[in-house]
Amino acid sequence: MDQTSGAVKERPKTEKRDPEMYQVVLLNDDYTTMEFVIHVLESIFQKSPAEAYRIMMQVHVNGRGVAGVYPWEVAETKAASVVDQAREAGFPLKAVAEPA
Ligand code: TYC
Repeated sequence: MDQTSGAVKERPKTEKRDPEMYQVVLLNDDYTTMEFVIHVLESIFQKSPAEAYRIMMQVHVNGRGVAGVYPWEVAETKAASVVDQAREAGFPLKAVAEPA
């Protein structure tokens, strides 16, 4: 077989690309108050009081929940804001940005 006849498998057509959108996931813990998590969801993620309560309970019951889906830089910034505000208030609340 000559050099160009395809003896080497070509890369599959699907190019590796960075995901377009990232979800900010809140994680449950035993110390952060429900009120504080609701406050964070309203102030950082612009959720209504009802939606903030729903997401907070989802995290409380299931261990994690999606606060919102954004382009990477926005998701990273919001996750960092959650952690900053939580540490300021003395809570261990965690938030991570991950591919949606
Ligand atoms: N589990 C916490 C409590 O019972 C409430 C809580 C909810 C904490 C969501 C973190 O992301 C969280 N006080």
